[in-house]
Amino acid sequence: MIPKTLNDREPVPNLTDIEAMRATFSWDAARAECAGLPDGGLNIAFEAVDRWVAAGCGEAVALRWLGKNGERRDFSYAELARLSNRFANALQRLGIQPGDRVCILAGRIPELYITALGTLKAGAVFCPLFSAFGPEPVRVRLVKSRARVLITTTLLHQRKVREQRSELPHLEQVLLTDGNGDEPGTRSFHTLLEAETDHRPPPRTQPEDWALLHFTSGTTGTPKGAIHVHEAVVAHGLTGRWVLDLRPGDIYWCTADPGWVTGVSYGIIAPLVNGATLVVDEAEFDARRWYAILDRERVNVWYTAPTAVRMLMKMGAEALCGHDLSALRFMASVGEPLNPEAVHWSMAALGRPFHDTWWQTETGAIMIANYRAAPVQPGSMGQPLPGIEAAIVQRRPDGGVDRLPPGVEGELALRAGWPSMFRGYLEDEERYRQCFADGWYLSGDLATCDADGYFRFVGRNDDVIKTSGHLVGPFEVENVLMEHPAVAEAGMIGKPDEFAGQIVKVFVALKAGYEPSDALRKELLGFARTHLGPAVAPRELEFAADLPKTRSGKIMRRLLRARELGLPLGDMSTLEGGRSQNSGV
Ligand code: 6R9
Repeated sequence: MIPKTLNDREPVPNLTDIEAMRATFSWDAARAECAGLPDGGLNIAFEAVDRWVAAGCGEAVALRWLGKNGERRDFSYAELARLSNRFANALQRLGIQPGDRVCILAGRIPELYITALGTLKAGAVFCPLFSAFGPEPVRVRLVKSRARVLITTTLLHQRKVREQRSELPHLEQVLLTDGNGDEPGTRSFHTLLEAETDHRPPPRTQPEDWALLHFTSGTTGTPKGAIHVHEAVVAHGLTGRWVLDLRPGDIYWCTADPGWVTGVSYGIIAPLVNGATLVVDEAEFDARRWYAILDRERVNVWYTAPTAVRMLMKMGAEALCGHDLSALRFMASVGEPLNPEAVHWSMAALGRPFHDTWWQTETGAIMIANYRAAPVQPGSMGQPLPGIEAAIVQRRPDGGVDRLPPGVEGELALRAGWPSMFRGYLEDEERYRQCFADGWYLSGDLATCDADGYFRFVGRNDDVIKTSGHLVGPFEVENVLMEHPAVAEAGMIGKPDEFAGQIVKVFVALKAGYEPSDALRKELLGFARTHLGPAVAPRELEFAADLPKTRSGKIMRRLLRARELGLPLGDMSTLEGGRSQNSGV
């Protein structure tokens, strides 16, 4: 346990007495902290931006954009309000209705932030797609979301969308952030904005109106579209204040890409709702660049991922040398287990611990955290947020759940009903229903809870993996490989990796007439990369004579993984043919 010695010169944490707050907390009181819309109702973008303008703080810097080639551009709250009004006006002119989906496929460029806020103001649903996805994950998400509008760049359009337009009948408009309208079937994002005015009546959304659509993966089937409503902003704002300790004027950097939930909840919404300046770096990870940003921008609060922390550890003290990180007040991480060594390293190298936080696409906001005011328990995800009841449970055969005592491993569950809880999986009512039992939301994560109420992550109860903090489901990866003429079967696992946490590894059984070879391995890896993109594509591929399957024909990834790691093979009673050993791997 790392006790807290808070520096006298630093502000008192926003949340000091967690127990007392837990005892008196009500979500209604948290709701009352929102400004709300002039005519009633609630809108995320209004809470994030326009409220500050109305309060006379419009000149404060909302977004500080650092381009990969050294550009630096500030957008004030007032400027973001005006630009997002223009985009909302443009959507309206294009006939976009409340509830329609607007997707963006782009890196961390200013237009992404304008698109997010403008879409929310128009009452449409903002759906980000990770720019490192290949054409196949992009197509699947555009089809499933039924996006009417896509914002992207010329290059990403050419590489990942253009050839698939005929399979996307719902996609009416493609707006290119760097286009001049020459590319067939597209329009220029900026020309559209120029034709609009800065003004727009306040949004008319209600707390339960759909706002955000985030795709996430499961073991089976296509990605699930988790739906969030405008009321989620209550939890974004509160967790920004209590967990990240944000306050107006803070310089805050969230390194997550808005293609994933963290990059939206905490890379756009929570910091703006709390009046902070959001630093956005367009470039990819680079230890020296990152330290330089923390130093030069005087970052106060930093939210990143364990993979990045491990990469910084690897670079050693040399990369840090000469940089002044004294402005940093709070550092936190999310997305994968934060190993205790990383916490100890940050104490030694940066003088402060990283605070682990736990949440999911489905929870919309941080649910469990190590708080600024509480001792950090290295290796623990922390304690639930006031207002959140978390428990370790076991599913019963009758569909109910039993709570398990301290120290016993089980499924991490949350009492349903917090504002940022997802409201459904798009067109998948059954999968949504299966996430709940006896009033609990079942997370699919395995964990323990000690007698002091600190939770520890154990693993997942499905075959989804995290690689560099990104969630990858086996279905998507295996499906693409199966498209190759040589592949009969494919099974994906997460192979432990010192830096990325896990890497995507696939086992492949070939069709008759094909022989394993290095050339074929390279070809298959290249094939997967072309279709899936670098974020999802397997890094390792191993040939197998056949893959272990259950009697009902499902690939037993658990077995593939156990064999890879040299672990006991466990219960094999359901294995096809009752074999105790698989022949080929
Ligand atoms: C925000 C986000 C969710 C899954 C989650 C769990 C893993 C998240 C973690 C963690 C260990 C932590 N996860 N935080 N595992 N320690 N502090 O990452 O959402 O992409 O939906 O992933 O990530 O397995 O269930 P998402």
